[in-house]
Amino acid sequence: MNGSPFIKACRGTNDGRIPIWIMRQAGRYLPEYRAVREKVSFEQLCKSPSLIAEVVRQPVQRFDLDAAILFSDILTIMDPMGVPVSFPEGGPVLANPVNGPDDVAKLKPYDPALELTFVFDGISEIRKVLPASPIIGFAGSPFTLACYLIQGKGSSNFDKPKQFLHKYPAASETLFNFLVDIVSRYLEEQIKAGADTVQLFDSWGGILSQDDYRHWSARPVQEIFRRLKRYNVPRILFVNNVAPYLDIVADIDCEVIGVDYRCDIARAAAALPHKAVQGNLDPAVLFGSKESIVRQTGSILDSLSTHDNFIFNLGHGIQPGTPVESVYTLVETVHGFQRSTA
Ligand code: 1CP
Repeated sequence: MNGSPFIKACRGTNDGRIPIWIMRQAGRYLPEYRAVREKVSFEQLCKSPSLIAEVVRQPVQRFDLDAAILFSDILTIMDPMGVPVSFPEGGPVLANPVNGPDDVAKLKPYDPALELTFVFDGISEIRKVLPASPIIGFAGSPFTLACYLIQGKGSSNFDKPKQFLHKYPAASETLFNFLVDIVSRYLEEQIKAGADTVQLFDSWGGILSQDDYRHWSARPVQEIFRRLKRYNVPRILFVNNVAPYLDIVADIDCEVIGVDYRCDIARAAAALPHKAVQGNLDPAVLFGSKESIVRQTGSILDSLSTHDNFIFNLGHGIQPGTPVESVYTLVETVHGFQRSTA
């Protein structure tokens, strides 16, 4: 896999085709994914290694994408902690959310190698159906996981977790140490099962003040990446709303920063001189005309002074209802991009 454009770009040594993958590339916008989901629930899908491999394969082969991402959810790790999660239409719901220090003490430590075998078996199955594709393993960042654990469901501002950190600082430290241990072990096992790289989704870190971001988002992420360093796989951090924290993430020891659609990608690249960058077309652009997709994709590519360390992606997950034709246009535009030799 080390010779693939994606892994080379992660390491800043890509000198050929610019790689592209798409956050949430397996999902509702694809008719073949919906066909699988007509037969099984989301929970059943996440627990079936052969179906995991099937939905991962679908977009990679259909669009000729440069990487395959494990199909699972950042909340899959909650169940064995004693926090069952269900996925009704409106988004995930957690049965026993963490309301105070007593609930933190009740969380059950466990070994992901024993409790989440279906994920690692899923990675082995992906390798069988996509022998030449780099596989991206992933997990939620401790702060993003804490958001769902404390709020108990999705939210636009996650007010409860933000208040929790200030109300219960000691219990918060205990909670974050617990999450760092589980996430590190979980990603270690994904790498052992065959993941060629790992991405942490810090989907909600972007709601924090500078000080809180440093302490509750960047610091635990840094610790997880420190523990994974010896595996020598590229470590990717995606932060949704990264712009206010560029100088903080620049100091995290990892290879790639995923940039959301709000931030100018050239500005991010300039602020992250020692890292590869990944991003950041607004997923909403894919609802526009072909001309507009080509133009806005080209404008991201043109704005970068170097492409050796660039991975094209959307600036957040692809949305249900996205026209499949738009994804072909996007991938063809990225793969067809010729750098000027001036
Ligand atoms: O079939 C369905 O409709 C279920 C919808 C769905 C899917 C397809 C959920 C529920 N999760 C997933 C898969 C998923 N989740 C992947 C698959 C791999 C891929 O192809 O990219 C990944 C990487 C995730 C990660 C995830 N889950 C994140 C981080 C990424 C992000 O979007 O910021 C988050 C925040 C979640 C929580 C979650 N799970 C599902 C939903 C709808 C949500 C968002 C809830 C909310 O609104 O807060």
